[in-house]
Amino acid sequence: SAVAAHAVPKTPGGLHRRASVPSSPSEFDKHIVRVLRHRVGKDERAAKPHDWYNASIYALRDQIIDAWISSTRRTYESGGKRVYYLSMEFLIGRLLRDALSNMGMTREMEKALAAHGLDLAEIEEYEPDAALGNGGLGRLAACFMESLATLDIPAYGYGIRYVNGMFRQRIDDGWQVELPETWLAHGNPWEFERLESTYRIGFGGEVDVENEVAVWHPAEQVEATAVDTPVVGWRGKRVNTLRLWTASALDPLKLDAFNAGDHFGALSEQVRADSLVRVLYPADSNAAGQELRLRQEYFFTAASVQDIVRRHMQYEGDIHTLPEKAAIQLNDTHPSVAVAELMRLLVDIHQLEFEDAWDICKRTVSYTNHTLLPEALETWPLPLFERLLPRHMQIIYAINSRILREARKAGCDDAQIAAISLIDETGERRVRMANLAFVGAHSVNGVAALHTELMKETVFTDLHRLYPARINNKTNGVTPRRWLQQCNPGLTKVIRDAIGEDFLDDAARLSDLNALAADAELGERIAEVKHANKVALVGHIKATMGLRLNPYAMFDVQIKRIHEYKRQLLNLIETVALYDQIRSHPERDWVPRVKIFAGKAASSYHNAKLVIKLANDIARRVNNDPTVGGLLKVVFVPNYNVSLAEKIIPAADLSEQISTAGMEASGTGNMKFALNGALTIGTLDGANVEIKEHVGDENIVIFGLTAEEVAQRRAGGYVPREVIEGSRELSQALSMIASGVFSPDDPNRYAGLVGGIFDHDWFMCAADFESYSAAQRQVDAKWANKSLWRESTIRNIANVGWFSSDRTIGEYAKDIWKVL
Ligand code: B1H
Repeated sequence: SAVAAHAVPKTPGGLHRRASVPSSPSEFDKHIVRVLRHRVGKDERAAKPHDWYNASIYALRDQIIDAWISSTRRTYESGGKRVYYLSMEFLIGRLLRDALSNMGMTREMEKALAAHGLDLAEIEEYEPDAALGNGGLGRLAACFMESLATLDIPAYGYGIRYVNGMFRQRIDDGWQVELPETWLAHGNPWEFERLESTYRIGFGGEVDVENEVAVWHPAEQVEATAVDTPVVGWRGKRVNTLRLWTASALDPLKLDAFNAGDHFGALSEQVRADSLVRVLYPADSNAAGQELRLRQEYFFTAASVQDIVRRHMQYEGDIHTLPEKAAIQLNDTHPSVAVAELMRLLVDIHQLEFEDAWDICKRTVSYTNHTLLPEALETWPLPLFERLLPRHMQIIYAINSRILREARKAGCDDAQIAAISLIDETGERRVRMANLAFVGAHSVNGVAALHTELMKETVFTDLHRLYPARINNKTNGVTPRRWLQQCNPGLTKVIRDAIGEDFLDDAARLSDLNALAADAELGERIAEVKHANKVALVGHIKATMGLRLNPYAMFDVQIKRIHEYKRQLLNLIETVALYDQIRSHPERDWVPRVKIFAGKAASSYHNAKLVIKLANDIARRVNNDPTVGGLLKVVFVPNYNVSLAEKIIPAADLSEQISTAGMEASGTGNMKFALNGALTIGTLDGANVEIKEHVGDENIVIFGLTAEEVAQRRAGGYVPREVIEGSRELSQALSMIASGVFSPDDPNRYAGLVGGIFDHDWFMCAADFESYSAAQRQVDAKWANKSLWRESTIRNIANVGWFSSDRTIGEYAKDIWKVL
């Protein structure tokens, strides 16, 4: 149909309308009706659910705006430092429930809607996900925005208002098909366009020297205009701004060309501008190398830096005090051209000496690294960079010569100098964005303890030796508002009844549950909530996929981007081995399991797409095999996004966090599952290491090689073929997959995928298989002991409060931004 799928909940006959209760309408109800009339333009008698949806958001928004304006005034009056979070991605999902809950207006909204026979839960389904991000990195930015407002820190998020966010995933005959996502098709009631906040962004052209000052004459210019969304903190304390940039041509319609009959050429400038904000690159953990991507990065970074400097000059009038009044955090290297852009403004526009400018830049900027994967480290071919940003290229050379002189003075040898250089000279010369961000920042942080240590030992060895105080750790966190209170109201209520309300304002207080870990009644109540959440998920899967699942089975869940290092393939191989075992020994006491997978693959990532097909092939075969009956089901849920995560995570029993050790920088899904009472099966990777330390060894199932052992094996002597031949279960599972048991229509479909494991097994699926499989049987044993499982569940919930993004943001604020 022409209407976006998200706008039409699949309830036959539309919304269920209750008979309205005859009571006098509340002030808020009256407000909604006024808004429905005057802003939506509908009579309440004729209004459709979507009109009520708009009216609800507008009415709530009116309350938010008052808090927004007073927050902005407070920031201005205090004259304090502002935090600027620059990110290519903000994966915010839906806002209605979040804003209602943080404003403390959920009950009021429910009552107001009920008076018109409407159900808030159904109205919420009309909101499309704002999917302006790929995965963990973008979702982290969204959690951080909420925590910044919650901690009452004056902060702005800066990014791109993509017209099409993360693609919608359809599964066709088991294969991923990408469809454009159209979240703006029905308008966006949350946003405010700020036409007065418009900046010119240049590309290309040349640089002259006029009166000893460099003057950049861009060949092309576009306009960046701000579009603001309010971000409400917990209890509505503060409302901050997420400022996303949209693009337009200086001259959107060339009338002379149009009148001369060139109807397309007349619009070409606008088309070029539109392309900048058209679509999010769907690459997670690998760099998207096209020119358009570099243009996007510079476009939003330059607009943001100009906006920051403009605001500073407006309020302070002195560029020298910028570091005292502004902290710019770079979310990975995607905005790291900010270093060169800020230098350009300071030197060329504000006419500072280069050394003074460099000092201001470093004291203002800080950088977060999110991955060590070589394919994710951004570098740009020097000729491309120079053609697009000639002045920035000069500035980068100027920075580089200073850094390399410093390095030489510090005694670095040629190899070390080559590693530190902002220009990669091995092969085609390229600009290294990570090195640029590193040298231009006073703080460089990793996102989990292990990751931060590996940063020092691997990608940044030589920069770390030169600047040993710069790298620091800030272990990621997630907002407990969205990921506990809002997505799991049942569990929230049980916790509240058990330990009171303190945990709502301080997630660390969840630890009060430890005293009740062995309490059978609490265990029972939490189990009841988990069951209810599973029943709800079963209903959703039945309605959307037509598949019937048993809510009494263990829900074993791996949901995240599909990537070889995340090893969905290891999980699938073990699933096949289990299937084989159940068929051979149906008489044994198997724990019934539902294996749930969801996730998107980058459109050009062949093996990741093949893994999706394999999951679906295995599901078809296993789910239709009567010999395994109710013991094993496999399901791949299409179109994983934030809203789907909010439905699946509260229903999970087991959380799969099984990346090859050393490769997952942190993970944040791992934290969300534990917070919702799932046990983790995982490797000693990313934040899993710290989750283990918090919940205790007995309450998590760890398996596999350590990061150190993975490095050793890779360094030499690892022969996967020998490992495979040494394991009957593994060789059988692999040969079933490779020989076409699950793909009779194309028996060779998985020959290459399985061949890769035999040949090199870079991700150590074979090396970790036995250990993983044994860990799964440990999970079974634990599940069979109900009271033990329940106690572990409570220990998980009680001890992961530390992974609240409030704690993380508190650390950034104290250690890096100096705003607390
Ligand atoms: C993470 C990315 C990423 N790390 C490049 N790196 C991208 C890299 O579009 N690109 O070019 C997009 C994303 N994303 C993730 O960040 C890590 O893999 C997770 O382990 C981590 O939890 C998350 C947040 O820190």
